[in-house]
Amino acid sequence: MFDKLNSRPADSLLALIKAFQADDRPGKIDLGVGVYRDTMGRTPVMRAVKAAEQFLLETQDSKKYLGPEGDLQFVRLLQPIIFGKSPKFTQRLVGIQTPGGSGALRLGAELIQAANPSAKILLGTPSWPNHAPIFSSARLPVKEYAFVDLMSQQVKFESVVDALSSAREGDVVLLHGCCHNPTGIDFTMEQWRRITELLVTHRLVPFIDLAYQGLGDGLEQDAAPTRMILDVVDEALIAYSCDKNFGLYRERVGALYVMTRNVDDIGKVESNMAALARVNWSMPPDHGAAIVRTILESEEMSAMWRAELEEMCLRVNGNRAALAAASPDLAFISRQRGLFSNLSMSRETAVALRMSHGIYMADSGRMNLAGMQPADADAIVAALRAEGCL
Ligand code: PLP
Ligand code: TYF
Repeated sequence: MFDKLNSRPADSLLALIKAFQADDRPGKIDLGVGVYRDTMGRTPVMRAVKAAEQFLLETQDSKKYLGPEGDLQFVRLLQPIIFGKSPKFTQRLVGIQTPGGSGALRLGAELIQAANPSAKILLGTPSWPNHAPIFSSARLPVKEYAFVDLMSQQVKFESVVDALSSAREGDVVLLHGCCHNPTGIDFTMEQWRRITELLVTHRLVPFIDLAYQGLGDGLEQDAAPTRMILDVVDEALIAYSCDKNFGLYRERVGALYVMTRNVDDIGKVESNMAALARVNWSMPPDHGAAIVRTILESEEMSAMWRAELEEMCLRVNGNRAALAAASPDLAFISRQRGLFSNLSMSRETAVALRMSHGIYMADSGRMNLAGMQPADADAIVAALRAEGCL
């Protein structure tokens, strides 16, 4: 039967990792896959994570099954960080541990499909390339609309308003909670307010993807739009990832939270999430979530984590400032947030930047700004000029 299969393209972002490794030119710069890098170009294990792993090594006395919900103390301890100290909607909130934010997106999509088979999901483009395939493969129809104009680096807000205004009651709207991937362009608070109004007026359900909390303007600021929306809508889903802000990538740490209209619906949602987890992965992997729980249970480790996350955030924003200072044509980069910025360029240009200049970015023109040092800004600007991007 396998001879009937067609080959499928590899993930071009992940393919860049290997291409960069194979390049032996000394000045090469990796702006490809979205991982944080420090001043030495490394993606380190965070200090608090090392401390928590040490603690777990010494104290963990069993690895017996926890169940499809995973580590519920992990799920609970993350809540105040995401939703604030005592939000009025706490009683209507239920969460489950998932394998990364990706697992949360998949589980959320399946839950939506089970609850409302006629729902569509609205997705602004460009978006993270895995969004549409994850939703479609869960049989949740995707309706795309234009979110950003890369030439002007501006949100197409009229297009966003049109898409939400013409959606049907019960449709779902995917929103990047902060640090938009791939553009770094987040809505202003004024725009978030308008979106919140539209969600309420048209009875739409927000599905918030929060994969970079703390890497934009800080933990609190990055959660502000999510909290504002949850304060007023009836129902919502939040796909959370700890893989970037705890540097746990390959450990696959995430959670799906669902806010229901009525407290009475919590039990139904809980049992459906557990049933869907069972048929997908049975139970989520433990180690990464145990690390996050251990950090959040300890004041000392939490303080270490917050301090290092802040250093990371400042470094990325410093790189943004360095690029903006190196060319007035890149001034917009200092106004964007998170790891990414997406220049408007052809695939051929992105390939030429790799081949002729050793500057690796996604074929789409997306750059991971954590991959550079401030001192690289001039070389990046010179290469962009040489290829006609500026
Ligand atoms: N959502 C966005 C926007 C992302 O960039 C990522 C990155 O991987 C994810 C979700 C998934 O995160 P995870 O690695 O935790 O699955
Ligand atoms: O967008 C990125 O680079 C990160 C990492 O299939 C990533 O979100 C990229 C591709 C992929 C999974 C994760």
